[in-house]
Amino acid sequence: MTSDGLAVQTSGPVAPRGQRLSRRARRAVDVPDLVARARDGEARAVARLVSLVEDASPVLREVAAALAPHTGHAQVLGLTGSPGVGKSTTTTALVRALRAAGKRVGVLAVDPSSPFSGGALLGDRVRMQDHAGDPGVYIRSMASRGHLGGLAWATPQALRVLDAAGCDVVLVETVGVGQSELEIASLADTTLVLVAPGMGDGIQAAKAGILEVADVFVVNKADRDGADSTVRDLRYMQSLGGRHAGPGAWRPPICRTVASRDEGIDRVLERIEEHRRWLAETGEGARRRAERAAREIEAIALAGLRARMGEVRGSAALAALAGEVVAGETDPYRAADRLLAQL
Ligand SMILES: Nc1nc2c(ncn2[C@@H]2O[C@H](COP(=O)(O)OP(=O)(O)O)[C@@H](O)[C@H]2O)c(=O)[nH]1
Ligand SMILES: [Mg+2]
Repeated sequence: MTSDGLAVQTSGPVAPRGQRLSRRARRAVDVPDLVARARDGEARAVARLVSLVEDASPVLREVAAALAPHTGHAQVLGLTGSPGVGKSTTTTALVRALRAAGKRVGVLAVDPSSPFSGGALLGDRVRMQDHAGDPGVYIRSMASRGHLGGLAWATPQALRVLDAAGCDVVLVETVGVGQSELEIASLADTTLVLVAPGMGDGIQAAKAGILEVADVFVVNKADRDGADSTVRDLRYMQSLGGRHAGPGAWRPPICRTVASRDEGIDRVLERIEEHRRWLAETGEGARRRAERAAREIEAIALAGLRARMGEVRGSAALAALAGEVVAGETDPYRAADRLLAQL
C-alpha cells in the first residue's frame, strides 16, 4: 500500500510465501465486513481480499462465497505479448483513457515466469504511479510464486475481487510465454495480443498459436521502422485462415499504437467496444464465460484431488494395492480405479 491508500502492491518477491501465510493466518478476518468495505471502494479492503485469495487463505472459501453475488459486471481485457513489447505502457495508456471516460478500472499484472525476480514488476509498479492517488483505479502485481497452476488458480480469484469491488473494466497483463497466453485468453472477454516491429514477433506469433487467441492485434512501437511489414505479416497469416475464417466470424483487427505517447489508444478502445458488441450479439461472450467458469471448477477440483492423493500417499490402503500389483493379482490401472473410487 502506498501512503495515499492506493492498492499498489507487489506481492511475491517481498516475503517468502510461508511467512506471509502464517502472519496472515494469525489475524482474524471479518470477511463480510471486508467485502462490504471493498464494495464501498476502500482500496485497502480490496488489497486485503486479493491477498487472501492469492495466498489460498483458510477463509478463501468464505471470501469466494461472499464475492459471488457481486460478480459478473466487469469487462475483462487481457494483454499479452513478448517481454518489452509495451504491455505495461499500453495498460497505463488504456487506464488513462478509461478513467477519462469515467470507468472504474482494475489492473492485474501477472508475471508467471519470474516468481522471485521483482525487477519487471517493480518497473510496472513505478510506471503505474501515474495513477497513484486515483481512487477509481486498483492496481495489483501478482507473481505466481511458481506453485502449480499459479496463474490459473490465483488470477480468476483476484479478478472476482476487483469485479465485486465495482470495477467496470479489469486489465490483465501477462507475459506471452507459451501456456500463459492460452490461460489469459480463457480469462479475458477480449484478448489483446501486442507485437512490435523488429522483434520477429510476427513469425513467433504464428508459432505460439497467438493468432488463435488474439481478438485484437496491437502493433505497438509504430514509431519504429518495420511497423508496416509487421502489419503485413499479421495480415498474411490471417489470410491463411484459422478459427477466424467463415461468415459471421470475428476477424481480429490490427491497430497501430505508440503507447508511450498515447497514440492509437482510442482506436484500440473502439475495437474493443466492437468486439464487446460482437460477443453480446453472437452469444460468444456468454459461451466464453461459461467455459471460463468450467475451467475454474476443473482446476479447483483437480487441486482437491491432488490434495487427497497426498493424504493417500503412504497409506495402508495404497500399500495394499501396491502389494496386489507386485503379486500380479491386479494391474496398476485397475488398482488406480479402485483408489480413485475410494477418494
Ligand atoms: N519507441 C517506443 N517505445 C515504447 C513504446 N511503448 C513502450 N515503449 C518502451 O518499451 C519499453 C518496454 O515497455 P513495457 O511497457 O515495459 O513492456 P512490457 O514488458 O511488454 O510490459 C519501455 O522502455 C517503454 O518505454 C512505443 O510505442 N514506442
Ligand atoms: Mg510489463
